[in-house]
Amino acid sequence: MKIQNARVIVTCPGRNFVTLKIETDQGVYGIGDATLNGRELSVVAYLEEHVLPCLIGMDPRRIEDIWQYLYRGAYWRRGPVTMSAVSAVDTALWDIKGKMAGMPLYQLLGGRSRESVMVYGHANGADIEETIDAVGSYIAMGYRAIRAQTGIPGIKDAYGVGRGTLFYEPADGTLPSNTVWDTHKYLTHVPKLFEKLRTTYGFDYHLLHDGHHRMTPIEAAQLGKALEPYRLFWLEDATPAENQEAFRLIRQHTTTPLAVGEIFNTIWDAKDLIQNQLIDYIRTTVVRAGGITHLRRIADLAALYQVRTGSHGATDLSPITMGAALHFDTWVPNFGIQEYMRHTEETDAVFPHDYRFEAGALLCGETPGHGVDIDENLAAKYPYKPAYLPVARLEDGTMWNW
Ligand code: KDG
Ligand code: MG
Repeated sequence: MKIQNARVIVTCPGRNFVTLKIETDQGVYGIGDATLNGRELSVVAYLEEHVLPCLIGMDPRRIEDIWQYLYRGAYWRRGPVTMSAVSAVDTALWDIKGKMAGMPLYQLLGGRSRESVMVYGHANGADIEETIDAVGSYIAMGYRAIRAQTGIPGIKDAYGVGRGTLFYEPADGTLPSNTVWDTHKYLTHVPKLFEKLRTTYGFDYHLLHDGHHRMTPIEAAQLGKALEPYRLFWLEDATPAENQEAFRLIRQHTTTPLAVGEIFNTIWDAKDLIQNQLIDYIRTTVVRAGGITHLRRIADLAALYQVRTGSHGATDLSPITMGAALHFDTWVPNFGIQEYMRHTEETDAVFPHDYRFEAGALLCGETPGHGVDIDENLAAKYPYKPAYLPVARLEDGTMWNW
């Protein structure tokens, strides 16, 4: 069996998605997500110029060997562009293997460990009252876990707020838009949100919050401590993790569970965090961290230290990543939760899939492979549109982390 053809499809049904399609000489094909928000065309070039020519003629059944070939063989390892490309190849190859075996991906991984995959949705509002209402609407939709973000008085365009509640989408504009940040104002305001949420809805629902890398370790420690009475499911991306040791300081001061990893590319980004038990949830996912093959390694290491998974699932990860992640989640023994930001109807139409939402959970289907396809005719109707993520500056103009 051989890889006969491999090509990249770029489409923008409301937002950009990059998809890799690998076709075999036996008529079976597989697809993988290669979307890197705001930097999409860099992965297209990496695939088209450097990866796809090497794949032609290879045996698509040799998933592990092809992974090692792309990772070690490039000499230049890791990084979001390289690893998004490797992820797309890996996901497409697992899709092919599932189709050839006539099995859904979770069966190939070792079978079902749970009946459904608990997900969390994104509730946000311009102020606390609006966020309270938004959380209420997620509860009404059946969610059992909800991430809550609110506008902060005196801060223009705080992270996680604005432009619609169900389909919040930060990327836009042919150049990055400017937002302003002030951690002091944020730290004063956020505990009030969670106090109000618990007094309004009680403790039967899981609440989550994303700090989006804005705080220093000691500021994150202060927030974690202030939020302890409200028993969060997790505080996410409390501080940047290039220095994995930074999380030790947060950990020493608070019992609020910590999650990190949506921008990690490999197991090496998470190794110290996991081995020193500095986090509770690892948020790497299929498209960003080397596909199913590498994600499994990260999850297995995490399991040794009682760290559970909590895969990233924002709208910039295509339905292909969501479909593959759900098979992974259905199998992985140390599952924690799956993020689920809904895609728009336009996106869902371009990527027909068999997963479905039910009672606060997603259920993967039984279609062989990962269960997601691409309608290429429809995809062709939505040409690529440049769109950047915003940047953030402090009030005095200093560049900060968006
Ligand atoms: O492309 C960036 C988004 O994926 C990110 O901002 C979303 O932080 C995010 C989350 O937790 O979903
Ligand atoms: Mg996040």
